[in-house]
Amino acid sequence: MAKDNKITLYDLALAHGATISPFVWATKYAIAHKGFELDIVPGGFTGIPERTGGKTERLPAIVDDGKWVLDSWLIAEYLDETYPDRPTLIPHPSVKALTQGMEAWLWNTAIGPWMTCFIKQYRDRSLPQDHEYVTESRERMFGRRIEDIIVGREERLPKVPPTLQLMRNVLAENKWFGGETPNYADYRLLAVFLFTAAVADTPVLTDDDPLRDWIERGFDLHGGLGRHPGLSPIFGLQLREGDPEPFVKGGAKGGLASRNTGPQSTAEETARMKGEPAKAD
Ligand SMILES: N[C@@H](CCC(=O)N[C@@H](CS)C(=O)NCC(=O)O)C(=O)O
Repeated sequence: MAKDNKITLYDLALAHGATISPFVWATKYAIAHKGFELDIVPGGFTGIPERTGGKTERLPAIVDDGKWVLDSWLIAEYLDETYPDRPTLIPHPSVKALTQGMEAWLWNTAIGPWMTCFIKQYRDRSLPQDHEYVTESRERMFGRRIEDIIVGREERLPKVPPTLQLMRNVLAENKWFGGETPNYADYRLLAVFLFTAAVADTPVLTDDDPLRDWIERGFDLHGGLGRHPGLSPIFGLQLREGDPEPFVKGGAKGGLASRNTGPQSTAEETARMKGEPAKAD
């Protein structure tokens, strides 16, 4: 049982003190969801093996009353297995499978392009002792210099919001990805926006983005866990002429996005399909 209701978490943060790693963000939320307090061991990218006594090269890692658990998914599963009487993170194996698919999609869709826009801030905002390592390792990963990676970011930024429509459609029908209450699916996806807020020096989503409601509610969860003062605003993206519509105005329509509750509910669509004028109510 977690001593004093606390679980120790090895953090991976930037110089402003806010967590950078999406994996660590998800784990912070997971621990809070289970009703435990976070006992944070601060730190950045370099020296992870030294800080953890050689236990790991990657974070997050937790220590629960002396027991080390590595890896964000394994930690979530450990917490559910060890504390079944506390709120569940992964209520069914399907949640894990679907969340992993959704998360992989979101990383491709959003983290990929946003990383190429904010890689310089990612490095510049890292702890001073991490600058060299972050520069060298990330330039090796991308095969380009940081200054070259960010070129053209003004063109790339407005292209991301329209690609997130899938999430808006889900949230039009569900309060959380977990349904009525948030679960680990929400935390994995929120973590992408928290990561972005840690590095973004210019907003990535428009003020009126329908995703905003879920993101703001998510950042407020667990005593405002996602409201760290080091995070930057992610809403306020200004569109230029010729930029694509950032989201589907009025929400998605059609068979996927609506519930069939009888002919009344499909009358408008049917009229459109038959080329007939829409019937007045
Ligand atoms: N599968 C691991 C991945 C953890 C991971 O890759 N963490 C990154 C941070 S995002 C890390 O520790 N990086 C250290 C480095 O870049 O040297 C998990 O889910 O916890």
